[in-house]
Amino acid sequence: MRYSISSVVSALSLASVLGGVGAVPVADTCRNPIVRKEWRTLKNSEKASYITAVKCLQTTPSIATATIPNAISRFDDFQGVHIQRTFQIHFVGHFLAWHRYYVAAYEKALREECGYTGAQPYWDWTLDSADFLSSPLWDPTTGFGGNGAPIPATNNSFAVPGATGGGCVTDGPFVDFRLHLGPGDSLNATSRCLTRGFSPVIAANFSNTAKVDRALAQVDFGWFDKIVEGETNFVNVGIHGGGHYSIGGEAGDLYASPGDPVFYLHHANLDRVYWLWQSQNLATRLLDISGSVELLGPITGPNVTLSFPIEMGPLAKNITVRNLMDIQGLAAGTGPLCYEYADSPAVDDDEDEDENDKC
Ligand SMILES: [Cu+2]
Repeated sequence: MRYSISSVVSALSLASVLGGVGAVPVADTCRNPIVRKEWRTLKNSEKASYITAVKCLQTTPSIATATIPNAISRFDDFQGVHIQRTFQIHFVGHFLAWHRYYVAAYEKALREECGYTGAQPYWDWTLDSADFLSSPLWDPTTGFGGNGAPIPATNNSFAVPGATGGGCVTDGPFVDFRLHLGPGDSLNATSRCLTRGFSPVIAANFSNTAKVDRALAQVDFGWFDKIVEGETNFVNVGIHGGGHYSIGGEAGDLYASPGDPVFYLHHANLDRVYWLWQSQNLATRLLDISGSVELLGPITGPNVTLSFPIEMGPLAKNITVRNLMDIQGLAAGTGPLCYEYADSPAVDDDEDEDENDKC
């Protein structure tokens, strides 16, 4: 029996408020999923509440120093776990499931430890693909601040095509923020600024609607995940890499990328695209999982299954892929999740209209 006395009482009282519709009390689980909205649809006050909560997490003491000794804040705890697990959670069959749980754990921490009452917002980068620099995300007062200061170009063969900036962010709420872990796989004590290196070229090529549509058109999970994760080159970085490398700097660091708070909006959007894909055929796709257990593992190697363990270290209790397939698994009794996605604002079709006017 999953109902507590109080939940039955509250269900009954809700029923009476609603005029007694439905005599049977429902389980007090996921009745009101929190609604994740696109960043630009939030009111300025909601944007401010979110940024305030992130800054709270950045000043709330770590609870993970047993395994990440140089973590200072709860924000560091999240980045540290991602750094530690980088090779277990990318280019694997559980990439999307792991990051779904990770973002949900971050959202939970914002709500339960920092008094945030909203849901994790997402960033639909297709809306900014054609004009990346004008994204409302980079607004210094109502967003996350903009590009990093220009630094001299290097001959690094891993340099992101079209990258600009690359230095410390120069405006916005995180201009004085210090990172305590990274870069790369380093977990040594450090004090670093938040860097960004915007690449409008990457955004235009990989963060566009055609790329999302291509992912959504895949008929099984294995192909969907492959298209989302792309390849380990800049010819085809996929929509996952598109978000990361268009921001660049910290966000372009495979290990330490959660050091840029925008990481969580990008990954919420990937999760939304994953859910959109699943929602095209939930009966099949709530159960469809595959892909290698090991990073870029051989196609003949072991596959991820629904019972594959998802480990979050000190961030959340260990569960399985099965528990993460449904974003309202709490209602279905199959997992801890309870949220939904509001539609992304429609892309402005003024341009088409203008063209028609000319005809
Ligand atoms: Cu990741």
